[in-house]
Amino acid sequence: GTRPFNEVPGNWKTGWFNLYHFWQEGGFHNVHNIMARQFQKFGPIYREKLGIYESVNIINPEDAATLFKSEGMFPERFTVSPWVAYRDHRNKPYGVLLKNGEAWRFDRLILNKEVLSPQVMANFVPLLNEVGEDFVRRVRVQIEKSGRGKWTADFTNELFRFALESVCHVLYGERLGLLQDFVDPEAQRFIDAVSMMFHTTSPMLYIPVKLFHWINSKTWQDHVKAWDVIFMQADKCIQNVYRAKEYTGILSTLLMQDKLPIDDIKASVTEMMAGGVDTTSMTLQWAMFELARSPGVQEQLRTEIFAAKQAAQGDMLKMLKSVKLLKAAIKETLRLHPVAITLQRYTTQEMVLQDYCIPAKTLVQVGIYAMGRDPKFFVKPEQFNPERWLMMETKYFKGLGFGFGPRQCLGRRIAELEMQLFLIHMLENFKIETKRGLEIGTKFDLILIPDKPIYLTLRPL
Ligand code: HEM
Ligand code: 2DC
Repeated sequence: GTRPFNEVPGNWKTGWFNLYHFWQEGGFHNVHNIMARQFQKFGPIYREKLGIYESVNIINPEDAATLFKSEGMFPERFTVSPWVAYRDHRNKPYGVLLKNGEAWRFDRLILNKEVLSPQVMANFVPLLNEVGEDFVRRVRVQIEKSGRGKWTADFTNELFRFALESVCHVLYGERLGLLQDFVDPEAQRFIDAVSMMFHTTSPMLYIPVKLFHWINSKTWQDHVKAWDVIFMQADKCIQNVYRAKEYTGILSTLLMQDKLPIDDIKASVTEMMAGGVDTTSMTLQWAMFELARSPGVQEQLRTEIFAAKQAAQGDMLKMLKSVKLLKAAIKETLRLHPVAITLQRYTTQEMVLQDYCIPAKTLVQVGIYAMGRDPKFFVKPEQFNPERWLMMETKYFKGLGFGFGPRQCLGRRIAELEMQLFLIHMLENFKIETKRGLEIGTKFDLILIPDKPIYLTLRPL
């Protein structure tokens, strides 16, 4: 028979004591490792309470399948309360990221058509391709300037700019010029604000945000300041498009359609602009790092890309259909370096996981970071091996980097295209190298990021 909820292993009775322990272990930046350790200790399901954060955690692809197959029409994930608190504080509307129920679904279905549907991909390709080409141009200029025939750097900020330039091009149909030598300081302020917003979110996950508010803590102040910059900059971009009617891009299409109230359009467009910076840039940085460490894989991808280019005769959309290994390399990057440490859903009904009875309205988290590094689910998980994704066994509820189902990442298709085009252009033009034997760990800063700067060298082929 199935076992009762109260028998799920884990420390879920002493939330405040656990939080204290967690804090002592440097847990705030280490959630991913602690989680992997908990799965080792308790097995494939454990229950946990850290401060006010209560969850059931699973790691098994089969269990993830059970969870997602019963998520229903209005899937709900963990509410990042500092994000909600900011909007309530400033009286700003929620976008799809923070809405739930019918209101979420209404907005989301309209947005899907313009942002996620296969039909609009063809519109995005030339826009994102242009930004990818400009990045290559910028690298060439830097190599020229260095006088050494190569460019060695920490590419974090370069990639932030690339990502913001990319997402703005598809959202607003406009170039910001972030890949030029002179960068608008306001755009750089936006980039810094998004990182700051993530950074100040994580400490506020486990304690009521109100408490931070009452004591007027630095974390809350910085969080508010960061969102203020994000909203102000996004608003400027939105106003530009709003005034000039001849723009192309997602925003102007949404405005012209007039299916969504303007405030809701603005709220979701702001979320997409902010959501489009650290996510794709960090993933690309990890991808380049892994390719630098696996020159064999890098060469295989290059071969695939050159062949695809030949066959497609300049038709980029066609070319993208024949770069299977490149797509697999992006999946493989997200396996080892997911942006989101977990996926979460509130159960809608009672459900059985690992033989335990889980009641409705329980927060269940799929530990995708831990899953991606567990030899039970991936053969030799420490190896960067894109080819594993070309085999059937690998696929079932394992490639979850963008989430799943109707609530999956809204920016998924944009992100994928942007990353594919970037890597195509980079691999066509440069060899990517890094110092041998250098280990880079992971840091939890709400999203998962490298724990130290990654130095890469780009050399013309
Ligand atoms: C949600 C990952 C890029 C906008 C999500 C979720 C994940 C994710 C895991 C939660 C999905 C779920 O609960 O099932 C990623 C990764 C990215 C990326 C790995 C890049 C490598 C982007 C970009 C945008 C974006 C470029 C904006 C264009 C959003 C939004 C949501 C979301 C708005 C909330 C959707 C909703 O609640 O309906 N993303 N993301 N993301 N992402 Fe992304
Ligand atoms: C963070 O325990 C850890 O895509 C928490 O583009 C659970 C959790 C809930 C929601 C996740 C979040 C984690 C990580 C960042 C995610 C977010 C949902 C969307 C967001 C994954 C795993 C992200 C980065 C969006 C952000 C858009 C925002 C800037 C407006």
